[in-house]
Amino acid sequence: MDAEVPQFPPLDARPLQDTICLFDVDGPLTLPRLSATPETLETLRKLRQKCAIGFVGGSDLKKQEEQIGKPAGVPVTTLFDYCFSENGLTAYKLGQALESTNFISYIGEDDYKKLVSFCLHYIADLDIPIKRGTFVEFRNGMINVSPIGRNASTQERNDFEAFDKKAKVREAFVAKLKQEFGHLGLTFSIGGQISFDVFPTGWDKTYCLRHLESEAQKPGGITYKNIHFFGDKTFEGGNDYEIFTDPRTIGHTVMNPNETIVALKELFDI
Ligand code: M1P
Repeated sequence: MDAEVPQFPPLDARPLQDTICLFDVDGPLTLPRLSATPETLETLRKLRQKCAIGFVGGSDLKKQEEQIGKPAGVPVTTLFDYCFSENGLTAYKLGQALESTNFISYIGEDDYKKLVSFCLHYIADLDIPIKRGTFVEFRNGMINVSPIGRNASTQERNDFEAFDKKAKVREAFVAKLKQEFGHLGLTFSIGGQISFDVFPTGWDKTYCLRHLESEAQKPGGITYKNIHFFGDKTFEGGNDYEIFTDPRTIGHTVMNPNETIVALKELFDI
């Protein structure tokens, strides 16, 4: 990280001060699991002169650091006004951490142990072309479960995604988990290529809107009247669906960074 930390007008001095643009990461800002391009970073920089910007991703902050902070050469928390990792369970405003809660305190150690043990047994018995490592990733606000394992390479990810379109390994796994753990009030969301997320119902991407609402109540806080959300999995069952259809947001479907750039140019003349 050696580039200069970017400077921006204060939030209440931007031309569109009651507008915020929130971006899902994989798809709208980067190709899956890859890095943001200079063109995307430059578009975000221009947009941030006009209104507030934030990301809301399912992954943890470490991944967004790799995908967006690293290519920019500065911490990702300096590139956005709001950073919402794990759907907002880890949240930053202007580089400062906001208060949040976590998955373990919701579910409790005993049920958590049962859930993880069940997943690991289930994966052990799966007959799929390859398995790598890190089958359950523990995050602040969720767990991420991957039959092939999160250590898979990009090529292995692509292969598994294609395989799973037919084999529906994740769909069957989720159906079984719903049967076994349905009483815990959990949502199982297939959002990416090789895994699914498990989190308390309601802790989907709309969770981040709670932070915007509570920040608005603080002295000098801003109420965003226009909350634009840009996502790719905006269809029912996709992990952007809830925030995309939420009455508090204006939803945009964009499948890749180029589509995002085109949409931003049209909407904000940047
Ligand atoms: O952002 C979408 C998903 O991206 C990753 O999924 P996968 O590794 O399966 O491609 C994960 O970080 C997941 O949590 C996230 O929802």
